[in-house]
Amino acid sequence: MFELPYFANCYYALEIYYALGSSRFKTISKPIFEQFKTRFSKKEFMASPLVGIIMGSASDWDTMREAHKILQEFDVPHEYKVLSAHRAPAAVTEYATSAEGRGMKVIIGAAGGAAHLAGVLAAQTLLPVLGVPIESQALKGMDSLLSTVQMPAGIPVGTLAIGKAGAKNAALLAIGMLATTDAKLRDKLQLYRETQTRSVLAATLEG
Ligand code: RP5
Repeated sequence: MFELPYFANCYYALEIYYALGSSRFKTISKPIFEQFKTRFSKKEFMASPLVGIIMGSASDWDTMREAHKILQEFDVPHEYKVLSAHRAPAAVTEYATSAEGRGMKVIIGAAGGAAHLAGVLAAQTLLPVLGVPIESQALKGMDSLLSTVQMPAGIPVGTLAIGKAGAKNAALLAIGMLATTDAKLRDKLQLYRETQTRSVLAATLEG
């Protein structure tokens, strides 16, 4: 879905050529290659993230890795980080207020317990915010679910299921949103659904 800039393609082509080239070629071209490498590093051409996965604690990562894996599978540029609404409120504000300007399209906010992270993110951006209630120890995620889903009218948070199912579906829903304006991504989503259907219909049960 992402076209790399022309120079990035040149860079990769040159890198392959260099790796496969003869030692004579390498000796002659090394200084040129090194200069090129410094000026156009791969990092510069990393596509900027379209989806941000924000979670309240590193302890949420086991759940939210599922969202990351799905976005990775669909080649959707994304980022993931810990930003807590109550332990680091200023950082959450900074993230939410700058996200749209950085080209982001969707934010996924995941938290457990008194889970206000998704709501706080949503309050400070016009981007769609999807909420994932983390399964808490004390109340098995019912606290997280109600805190995330019960937004008063005016600031929506699209809340998914508790835990890993919610994390996966948040990523799939973000992909669905992006796919409305990206035909290649839509094709991938279609294929994903078809594969899923085939695997369900192929299920066998032991008697
Ligand atoms: C929330 O508190 C986090 O989202 C996490 O689910 C929960 C517990 O956090 P830790 O005490 O494990 O850091 O803010």
